[in-house]
Amino acid sequence: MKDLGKCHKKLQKHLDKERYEHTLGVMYTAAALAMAYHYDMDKAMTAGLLHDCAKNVPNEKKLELCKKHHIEVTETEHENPVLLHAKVGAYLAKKKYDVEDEEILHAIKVHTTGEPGMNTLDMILFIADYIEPGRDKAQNLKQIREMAFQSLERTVEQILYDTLHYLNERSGRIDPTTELTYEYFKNRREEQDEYNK
Ligand code: DGI
Ligand code: FE
Ligand code: FE
Repeated sequence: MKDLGKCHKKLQKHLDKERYEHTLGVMYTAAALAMAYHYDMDKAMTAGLLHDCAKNVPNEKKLELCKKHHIEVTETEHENPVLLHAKVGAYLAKKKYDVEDEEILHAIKVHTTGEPGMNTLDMILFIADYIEPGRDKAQNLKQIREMAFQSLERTVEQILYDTLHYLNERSGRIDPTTELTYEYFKNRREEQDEYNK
């Protein structure tokens, strides 16, 4: 990102006040996680700042953008186009906010459902989105905030576990990727536990 200042102004125009504040929370939380895990802070902050840039794009428009720009829409995303703010966000970050860094774009793309094999930046953004200071609704937040600074992988697993439970209770349609990602991290942990026995 060439000019983060310009980026802030533009985002403020496209997001409502609450969403913009959430975005700043994610940006600074991603920076803190980057410090803890020796990751590039600028990249973490840019990903945090822009991750929800498509959140206020109406569903119809999101679907239209996907069609026009050949972005694949899964069946679950068709039924629940809110999920698309991640993929469309990655597209807008590139086209409208001039982000060229593929790692940043990828982290934005997978920030809602996760993805098996997520890398460090993917995990930093995924976790920061969940624990930023403005969040207060999710269960186990206190414990997850503490865990976030001990292990990225375990924290991602815990967040996915809680999200799947939350969606199950509310009979929210679960994206298969969310489930696959949870299984991926659960299996990895079990393999590591087995190895360390
Ligand atoms: O955009 P944010 O609200 O900051 O956070 P987000 O991009 O993680 O989106 C959170 C919402 O996404 C939350 O209400 C749970 C929902 N979500 C995550 N995984 C799935 C899902 N919703 C459905 N229907 N299916 C999923 O697998
Ligand atoms: Fe989001
Ligand atoms: Fe978010």
